Amino acid sequence: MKPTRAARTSLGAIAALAIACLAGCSDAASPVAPEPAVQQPSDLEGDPGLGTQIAAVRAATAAFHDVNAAVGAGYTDPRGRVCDEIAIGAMGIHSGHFGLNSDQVIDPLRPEVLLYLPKPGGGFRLVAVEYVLFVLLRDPATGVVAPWTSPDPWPSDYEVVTPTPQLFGETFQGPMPGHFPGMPWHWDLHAWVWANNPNGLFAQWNPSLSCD
Ligand SMILES: [Cu+2]
Repeated sequence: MKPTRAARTSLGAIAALAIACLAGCSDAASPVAPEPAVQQPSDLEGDPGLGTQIAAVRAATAAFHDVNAAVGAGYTDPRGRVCDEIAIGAMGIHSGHFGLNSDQVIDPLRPEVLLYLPKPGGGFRLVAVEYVLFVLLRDPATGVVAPWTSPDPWPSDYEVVTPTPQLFGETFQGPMPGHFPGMPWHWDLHAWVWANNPNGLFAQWNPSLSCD
């Protein structure tokens, strides 16, 4: 999907985040000195253009290694929240941004969700970002276009009006029901920009990580 909102992320905003990080980052990671485990451009799904794009996502989210910076930017606080993990790997704690989730725009530099893992000694490690787009449906009887929050699928005569989103050449996964009551059906795409994922940069679960 075309990043229709890229212009909104001004250099000034990124600079402000970088300054906030310098002042308060508890984590040593930075866009100029990524952890050794982070993917190198040669690992990025075979597309040489992705190296630049993923570097831009890292630059835009580097400040969020500091949880307080993420909360200050509008993401939910990961403290005390559930870390998602299944037998094939971890996804982490989802810190969502209500405004970004609600605006029906996918901007690679403004991910809807940050994914954190609890650190053994306390604190959190930023490992990935997740892009979310709600499915919008037209009710044929009323013409009303709205998201669908029921856990059950919509009636077969409803029309999906949002095209399936793509980003970085990847098609989002879904549509899938909300992950908690009230969250609409949606598509999503995970991008492991801050931790290596042996299953691939855009895999849902990361077998090399654990919530413990
Ligand atoms: Cu997720």
